[in-house]
Amino acid sequence: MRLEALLFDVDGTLADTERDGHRVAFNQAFSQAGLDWDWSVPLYGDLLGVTGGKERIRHFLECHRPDFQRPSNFAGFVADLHKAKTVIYTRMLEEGGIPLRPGVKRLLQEALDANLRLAITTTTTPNNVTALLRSTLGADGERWFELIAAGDIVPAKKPAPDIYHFTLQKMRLSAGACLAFEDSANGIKATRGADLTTLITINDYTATQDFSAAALVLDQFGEPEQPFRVLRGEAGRYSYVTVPLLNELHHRHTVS
Ligand code: XBP
Ligand code: MG
Repeated sequence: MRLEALLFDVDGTLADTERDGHRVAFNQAFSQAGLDWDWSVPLYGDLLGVTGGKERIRHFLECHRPDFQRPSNFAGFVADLHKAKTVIYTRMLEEGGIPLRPGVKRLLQEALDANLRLAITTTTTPNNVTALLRSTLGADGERWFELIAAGDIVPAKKPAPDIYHFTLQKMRLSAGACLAFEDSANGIKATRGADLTTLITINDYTATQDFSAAALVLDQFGEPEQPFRVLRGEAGRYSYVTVPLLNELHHRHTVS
C-alpha cells in the first residue's frame, strides 16, 4: 500500500505551545477573572494528562481545588473562562509568539511537493490552529491542509481515537495509507487506537512517556544542519525527516 497522507497533531508536535503558550494564557485568563489559580510549569505537566482546555480546568478543580464554590451555571463558567483563554492565546500567536518546531515547515512543504495529503488532528480549539498556521506559514497557512479536525468536533478527546477515525472517514482513507505524527502518550494512544503507524517527536513535557508503540521516536524532525536524535526505532541513513524516510517507515510498518 502506498503512503498517501500525513496526519499531524498540533500542540507539542508542530510547535512547542504548552509551557510558554497555553499555560501562560490559562493563567492570564484566571487572573482576568479574579481567580487566584496559578498553573506552575510542573503542575501544568501533570494537568496535561487531561487533554482539552475545558476538561483540564474541570480536572484541576476536582483534584486541586475541591472546595471551590461552583457557580450555578458551572459549564457556562468554564466555557467563558476557556473562551477568554483562547482570545489571549490566539493573540500571543498573532504577535508571532510561538514558532514551528525545527524541520516542520520544510517537511510540510516537501510533503505537498510529493503530492501527499495533509491533515491536522488535534484536541485544541480550531481558532488556535488557524492562528498558529497563519502566523507561521502565512495568510494561506490553513490551505496547506486538506482537513483541520480540531476541538469539540468529536465528543471524546485524545487518548480516545475518535479524532483520527473522524479524519480517516472524512478523507476516505484507510489507516494503512497514512502516517501520524504525535508528541505525547495520550496522542499515541489515540493513533494506535485507530491502527495508525506513528512517528513521535518528544518535548520536555513528554520525554519520559511510554512510546513503545511508536514506529520511530525522535527528539525533533530536524534540518540538514540540525540532525535529529533517534530515541527508539531505526532511521537508517537519514539525519532529518524527509519524505523518503517517511516512505521507508511506512513500507516497513505496513508490508510484513
Ligand atoms: C492538546 C491539548 C489542548 C491544549 C489546549 O493535546 O491538550 O488541550 O493544551 O487547547 P494534543 P484548548 O496535542 O494531544 O491534541 O485550550 O484549546 O483545549
Ligand atoms: Mg500533542
